[in-house]
Amino acid sequence: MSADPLHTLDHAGPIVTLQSHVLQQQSLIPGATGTLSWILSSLSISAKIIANKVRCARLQDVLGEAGADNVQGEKQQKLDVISNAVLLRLLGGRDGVAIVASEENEEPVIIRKDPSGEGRYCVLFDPLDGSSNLDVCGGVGTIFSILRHDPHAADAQGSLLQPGSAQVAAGYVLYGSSTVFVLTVGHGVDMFVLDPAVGAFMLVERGLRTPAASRSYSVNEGNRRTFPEGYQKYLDWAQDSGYSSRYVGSMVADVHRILLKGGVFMYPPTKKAPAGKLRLMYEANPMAMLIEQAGGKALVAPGRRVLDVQPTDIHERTPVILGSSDEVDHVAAHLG
Ligand code: AHM
Ligand code: MG
Repeated sequence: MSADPLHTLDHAGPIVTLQSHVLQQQSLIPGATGTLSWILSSLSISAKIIANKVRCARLQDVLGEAGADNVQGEKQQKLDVISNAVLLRLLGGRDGVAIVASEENEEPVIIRKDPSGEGRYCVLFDPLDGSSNLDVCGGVGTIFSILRHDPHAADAQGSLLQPGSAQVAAGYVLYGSSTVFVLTVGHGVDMFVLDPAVGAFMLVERGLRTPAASRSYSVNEGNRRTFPEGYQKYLDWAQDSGYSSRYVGSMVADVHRILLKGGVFMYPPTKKAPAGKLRLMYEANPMAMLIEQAGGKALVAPGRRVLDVQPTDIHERTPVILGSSDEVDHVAAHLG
């Protein structure tokens, strides 16, 4: 019998929502209090609100520049501002959140200050990554990273500045042809798709693995002449070896493709951005955790994992090479 193409999930077996999946996982952890589950639920509600706004672009007045620059000196889009406000309001309402830090806010926002705040978390996020793609209906996304809060730290920075290896959860939401929520809590990577008729994220793949090899690279080749020499040699080698080039210019969309199909994503140092363009704490770290949990690799340079970098500033930038393990090795071999 052929599957009904209009049915929400056309395979047999239990229907699992993001919420029930998180609760199931929580029940496996001895002593878990449910705090993290509440935070993940606020991220899922934020994702649905933002997805709805993104889908209404050009119908509602949500496109275009908001008229201000963010902390990086970049033009804020109206939807950056809206998405940031949604996340701040939702996360701010959760007891378990001590501090949030966003690409759109220069300083971390302290939500709860009491020193007895044991068992609370810090949430870092890029509310709408790749927002310059909005005007052309391109894929954009929300990226998040969750760390344990240190209530004894001298200040917010002291609690936040932890290496990516300390993340307890990380993920992204891709607002593309469908809305996809990809999550790790350190036990593999699970993928959910928003069923708009039901209003819930449905589990579509558990324990996602990125292919070990795939002859494809993803980089802004317009900057090629200003890449360090090793990257240019790698690109010569990849092109001589018949590799394909795929680049959306929206990290969530590019990394999502690599997670599912394999390949390597790079944002090297350039003349314009000598330390790399991408932000360590809320772009590179969560993507690195996801990719490693899916069996891939994520480096800042040969032999240096993204997740091992000790941050010194919440908005610091880093070069990134991530994706299929064999493909990351090929890049690293050319960087010497
Ligand atoms: P943003 O956080 O200001 O949206 O910038 C990050 C984006 C990433 O999504 C993407 O990988 C990169 O910038 C693209 O940069 P470029 O246009 O230089 O290739
Ligand atoms: Mg970004």
